[in-house]
Amino acid sequence: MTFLRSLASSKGDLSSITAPPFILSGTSLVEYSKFWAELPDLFVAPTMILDKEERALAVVRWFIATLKGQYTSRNEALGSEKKPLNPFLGELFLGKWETELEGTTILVSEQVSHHPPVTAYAIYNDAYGIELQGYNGQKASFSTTMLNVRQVGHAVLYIKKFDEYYYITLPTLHIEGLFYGAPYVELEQKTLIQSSSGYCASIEYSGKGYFSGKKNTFKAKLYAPDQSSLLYTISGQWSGKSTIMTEKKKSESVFYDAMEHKVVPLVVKPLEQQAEYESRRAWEKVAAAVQIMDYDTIHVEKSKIENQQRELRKKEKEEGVEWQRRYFELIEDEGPLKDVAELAGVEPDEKVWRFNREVFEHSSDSKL
Ligand code: CLR
Repeated sequence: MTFLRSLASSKGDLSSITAPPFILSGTSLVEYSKFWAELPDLFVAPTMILDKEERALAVVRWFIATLKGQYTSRNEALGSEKKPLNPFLGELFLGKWETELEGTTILVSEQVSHHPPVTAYAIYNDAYGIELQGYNGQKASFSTTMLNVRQVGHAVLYIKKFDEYYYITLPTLHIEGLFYGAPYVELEQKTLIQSSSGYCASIEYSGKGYFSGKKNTFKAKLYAPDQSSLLYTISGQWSGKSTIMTEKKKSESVFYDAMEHKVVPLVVKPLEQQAEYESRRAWEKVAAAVQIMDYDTIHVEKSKIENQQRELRKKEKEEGVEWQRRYFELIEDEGPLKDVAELAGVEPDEKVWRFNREVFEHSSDSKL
């Protein structure tokens, strides 16, 4: 009950929630960017497809495939959704996927704002010429038994060979099962994937009982440029199986089956080789205390980090300087991104976080 009350009074800021120890996780939210590319084969697949329509479909497939990791992996690994650690400003999470066919895919994730929390990330594979950039924050509200979370920000996929962008909006979600102390995520509303080629997908989500009796369901529609015609309808469970229907032939076939794909874990440097601002190294002691549910140590170690941060902010204020983000910068959105957002009918953000690859590659952090 205390927990539910703390949720009710959290006023939109998820980091201020005091969760009971069994719901705490030793993983920082800055790590969650990795869920975008744990299936490297699907991530690079669109780069090999010459037909625009088929390519847009491959992007939708990759996107649908990422949802299981993004939204159910804590339940699967830990038994329920957990409250992640609240990243500090400048916290970094770096890693790479090395796979035989796809080669190296790199992840750079950075906490670019603490209040409100915002994480920015870049994921790229040069062998295939594909890059995903994005940033996100969350706005929470509480209603009777549910925690509702709206995501702020977006992701942009870029395919070099075709000079093609895909603007991806993020779904709204809610947390169920709070009353039973076993929280889990369900998605709602929709995601738009708008390509600069004109193709556009709209993915609608729902839980048990709306489209079907199953949880984690979705219905996606892929449209031709200018929404001139509906090409495909895909439906099923994003955490399980889905089927695709071709409008022309009215034939149905398997679109994606999550059971048939194994995630490739990200490779992160050993703790002793990490910089002190890298997530796992910075939170090492907290994470260890979370493991054994040592509440006092969790508190002591968290406070150390928080106080250090407070000191840094105080010093910056005194010196009249602002914290320098490591590898991302907030810039005016004027380029192709704005055009794609407009194509999608989405109000583009005035300023967006963009990855500065050159700065990253000249730093020691790029030695992964
Ligand atoms: C972060 C960005 C990722 C997708 C994603 C998945 C799960 C979300 C997480 C985001 C934000 C934080 C989140 C989490 C599920 C539970 C957790 C909303 C959107 C909150 C802070 C936990 C609250 C405490 C509990 C009641 C469990 O790409």
